[in-house]
Amino acid sequence: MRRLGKLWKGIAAGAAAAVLLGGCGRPADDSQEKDKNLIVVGFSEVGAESDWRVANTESMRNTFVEENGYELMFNDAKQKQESQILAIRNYILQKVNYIVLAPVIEEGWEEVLQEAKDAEIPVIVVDRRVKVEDDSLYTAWVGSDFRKEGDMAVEWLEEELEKQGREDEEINILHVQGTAGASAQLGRTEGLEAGLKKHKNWNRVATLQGEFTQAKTYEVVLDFLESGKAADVIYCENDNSAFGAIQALEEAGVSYGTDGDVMVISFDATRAGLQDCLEGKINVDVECNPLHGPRVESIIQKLEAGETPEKEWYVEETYFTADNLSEEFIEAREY
Ligand code: GZL
Repeated sequence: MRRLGKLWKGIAAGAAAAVLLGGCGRPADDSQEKDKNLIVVGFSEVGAESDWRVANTESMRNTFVEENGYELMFNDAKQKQESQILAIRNYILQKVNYIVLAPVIEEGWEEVLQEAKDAEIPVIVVDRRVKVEDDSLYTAWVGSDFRKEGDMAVEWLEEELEKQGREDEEINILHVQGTAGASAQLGRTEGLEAGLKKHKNWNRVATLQGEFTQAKTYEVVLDFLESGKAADVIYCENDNSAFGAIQALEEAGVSYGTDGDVMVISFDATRAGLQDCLEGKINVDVECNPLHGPRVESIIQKLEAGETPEKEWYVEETYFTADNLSEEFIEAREY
């Protein structure tokens, strides 16, 4: 039974959370579950905005199952930070053993992570990062090096332009950003901006907000194209944005991909993105591996064994073009 720390505030907010979140959990003293001695994990997920996110959720759901000794409590925040904070307060109220947070943006977590710390519930952050003064507010983070992903995309563009003999040509780049303030947006944007600084002949003609979704990207890119503007490259910060950009390019009658006027750069390397890459619709797709379930479990197992896990766990990633893809390879991918 966990010691009750200074939880009065968290409990009041958690009670509100439990009401607002509806059936997001179980009775705190569910004796049937307790008999099974399951490790209870409360997972606050960003949403279901992209193929990547769906694969990330599936990885967590497939890992934290009863036959592995877990009970998973899950909340889809629909990309709203306030819903994630409510879900975490609910998990505190329910006295879960661990909280896993996939934060929608980096800012704004101090208060609720302090409440989890006061309740002596370890928090494991996955995928995007939290920006906090005191990093003891979370136990570990597992995810990708997003700046490195951006650098890989820029390196590919440099090599591609050299192959085409266009390394000194004016290159116009349309930048479609992901959710503003999300680590993946910040890092991938940093990579592009380092490339723009290095290459004076690269011009960012516009920065649009695609929010990592196909629908929003289609809307903003079609608007850009229909206003008569053009670009040589579209830098989309995830596959679903690339799908939206492709939809807009097709509607505007603009050729794209390996044989077209506009090169399409994407991130995530989901199965659907890699299929577009193999077919020459996307020129390069930078990998961002969402399969964090087993990684989080290994952290929890270390904690259960009384060990101190590494604070940061980076996932090794690469990038794909039609040259290093095949139907069989794509079929065999887990996401
Ligand atoms: C990246 C992740 C991003 C993906 C998008 O780790 O945070 O969020 O690139 C997803 O597909 O929406």
